[in-house]
Amino acid sequence: MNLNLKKQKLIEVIKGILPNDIFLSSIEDCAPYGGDWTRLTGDPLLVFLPKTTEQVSLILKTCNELKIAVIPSGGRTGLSGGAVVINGEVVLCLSRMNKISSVDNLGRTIRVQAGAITEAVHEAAAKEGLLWPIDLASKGTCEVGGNLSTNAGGVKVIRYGMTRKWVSGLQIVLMNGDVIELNRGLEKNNTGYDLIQLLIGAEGTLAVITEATLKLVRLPQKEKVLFFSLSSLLAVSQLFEKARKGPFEILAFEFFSQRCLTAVITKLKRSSKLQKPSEFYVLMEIEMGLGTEPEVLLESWLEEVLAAHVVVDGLMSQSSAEKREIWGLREGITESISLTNEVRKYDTAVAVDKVVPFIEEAETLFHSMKLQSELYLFGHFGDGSPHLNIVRRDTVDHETFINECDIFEKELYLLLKKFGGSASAEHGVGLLKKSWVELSRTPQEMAIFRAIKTAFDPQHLLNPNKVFSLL
Ligand code: 2HG
Ligand code: ZN
Repeated sequence: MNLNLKKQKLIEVIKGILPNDIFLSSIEDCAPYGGDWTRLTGDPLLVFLPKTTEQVSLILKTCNELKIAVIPSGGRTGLSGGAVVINGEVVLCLSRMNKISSVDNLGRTIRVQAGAITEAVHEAAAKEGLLWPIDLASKGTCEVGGNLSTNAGGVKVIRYGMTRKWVSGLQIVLMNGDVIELNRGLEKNNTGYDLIQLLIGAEGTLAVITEATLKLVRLPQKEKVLFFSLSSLLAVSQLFEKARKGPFEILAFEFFSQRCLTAVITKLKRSSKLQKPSEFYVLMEIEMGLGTEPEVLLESWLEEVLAAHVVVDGLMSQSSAEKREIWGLREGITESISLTNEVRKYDTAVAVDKVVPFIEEAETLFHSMKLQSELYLFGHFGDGSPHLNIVRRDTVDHETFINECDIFEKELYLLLKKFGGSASAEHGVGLLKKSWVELSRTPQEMAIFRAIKTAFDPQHLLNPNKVFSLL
């Protein structure tokens, strides 16, 4: 069946079983749902905006029967193309399913629908002094369903771990329309395979997540944000070593290069209060100890760091406004880079003790290839998760840029393999990193991947051609 016939048939069937206001059919109305933050985009066959799990079930069952492919979607803030339409698929957008139930204080959980905005979940939990600790620059736009599907990381992984640690129940809908409750919020359940963990990070290729029971933790009490300038990556690493032994809990340890800071300052009109700029910057958020005189202990730790000349300059937040200001410099990097020019992103991971040699080799590689583009370095130093962004210069045309990036990418992947690392620390594989999956997994692993996919979705209709290929 060609795409137009498929569309007509689907509309005909759907009109008989679902209200008219849950789908969009014109090309113009559907267009905004075809892409994500990668700027890749395609035209959806149709866009569904269901309000209930029953409607999701009916939509999937119908598409399964008509053999129509479906892409689950949420806030579409993804950076790997996981929610991008590539071949006239239907988009199933969960954004209208955004209910957040009240906090269960005894179980320390909160039940939410997949379309709940991450920041709205934070706000609901904070009313009870609690936190769902998934903290991303896109938290005001991204949705819980997307966080779960990509096993999102963010800026607090060093303290709390990835999304998969903070879930104790999932409601999912299979492609055939079956609705399943997984784990029912149990903290302990050792009866066979852990299907929740299989679904988290599956990028919508196995089933559609409609609801989740999220685990909460108490809100940190006495946080401080420290901001440092440093002359080298080695110094960043030395500071991290000292921080690991500091009289506090590290909540975030983020680094970025001078080039990133300049982009934020110029493109987003922000400013840095550090008197002495340098090559690199570290934003460190800490929770001070609850014992006696934590401030005194922190002061003496800071004095030690300054006396050892590990940092060039440093300051500590004195108010919540100042905390937000410093965080704004880190969280504004992605936006300011995208305002600069075309960009290719690498979301790498290596063991924490390999971050410095890995970045140094990657930089050497980049410069030795005499690429005409610019390299922006930043990310989650404390998690072993640096981001490398390559940005086109105005003097380079689009084709040359793409060619250069493709050549660099092959070498970078080989370097990552040498370091035992990963090409997707936290953004997922989506469309953009499929070749890496084949490079880094054994044939046996790929066979298991394919068998799992087929067990959940025998006709291969759910988010097809994403994460890995079936052949
Ligand atoms: C971040 O750490 C995000 O800010 C985005 O993961 C990274 O833009 C990027 O490459
Ligand atoms: Zn990141």
